[in-house]
Formats: sequence, structure tokens, C-alpha cells
Amino acid sequence: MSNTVFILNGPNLNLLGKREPHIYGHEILADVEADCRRVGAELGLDIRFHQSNREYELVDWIHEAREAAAAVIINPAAFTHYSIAILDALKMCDCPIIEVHISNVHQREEFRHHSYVSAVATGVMAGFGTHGYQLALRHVARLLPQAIG
Ligand code: CA2
Repeated sequence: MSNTVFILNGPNLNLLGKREPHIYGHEILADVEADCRRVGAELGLDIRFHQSNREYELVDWIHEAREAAAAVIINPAAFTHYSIAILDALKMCDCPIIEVHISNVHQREEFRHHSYVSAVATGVMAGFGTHGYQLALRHVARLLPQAIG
């Protein structure tokens, strides 16, 4: 049974911590990755952490996750609000899918209120800052009998 969790990040998140700290905080994506790896090790989960600015790369990783992952945690960033390609790819995954947003998208502009991904997500986290990734991992561990959680 797989204990691999894919953590996927969409466009511009490579610049996390470099602007709009009042919205997204000061942590850079490498800090988020390090935190996820530390928590993953604690929970007995193997973490595959990726970021891309290209929709097709995220789709390809979701296809990989379909074969190899026990769960997917995804912050699709702006693709959340318009990518049917990412929705369709996630639809083909049978494992738990947790959608994470660093900011509380519901408190922000109207166009951020709709998510294509939420329709297929097991759960959605928004507004917990970068800590949301760890919370999502801990939740995933509770869903997976092969994890220590
Ligand atoms: O709150 C989130 O995590 C978002 O998914 C972040 C996306 C935004 O389009 C979504 O509506 C909500 C934006 C990611 C931009 O990444 C940053 C780049 C530089 C500094 C801070 C964030």
C-alpha cells in the first residue's frame, strides 16, 4: 500500500514570501517544503513536493499521482479558478484530495470565490497561512491506515 503523498503547487507560488506578505506571510516555498518533509517523516509519509507555473506539468503530476499516490494535497493557485484540465485530471484520482489555499479566498475578490477543484476535493483548507499544508498532511494521515497518525 502506498504511503506517498503528492503536494502540488501552482503558478507564482515559487515567489512565495517575496511579495504580499500581508496576504501570504513571510515563508518561502522552500520553508513550506521543509515543514512538509519534517511532518511527513513524523507521520511515516513519503512526500513528493512540486511547483510549476505550467498547467500541463501539474496535469502530468496528477496523472503520476493517480498511479503512485495515497493522497494528493494541491494548491492550484490561480488555476483553482479556471482550470478544467486540472479538474478533469483530479477526477481520475481515486485517492483523497485536499485543496489548500494559504489565504482565505472567500474574503478576497469575487473571482477567487469559485474553485473548480473543490467539486472533487475531499476537503478544502483556506486562510490558515502556510500552516494549512501541515494541517492537510495531518488530516491525510488520519485517513490512511498505512500512516502513523
Ligand atoms: O491563497 C492561496 O494559496 C491562493 O491559491 C494563491 C494564488 C491565488 O491566485 C489564489 O486565488 C489563492 C496566488 C499565488 C501567488 O503566489 C504568490 C507569489 C508571490 C507572493 C505571494 C504569493
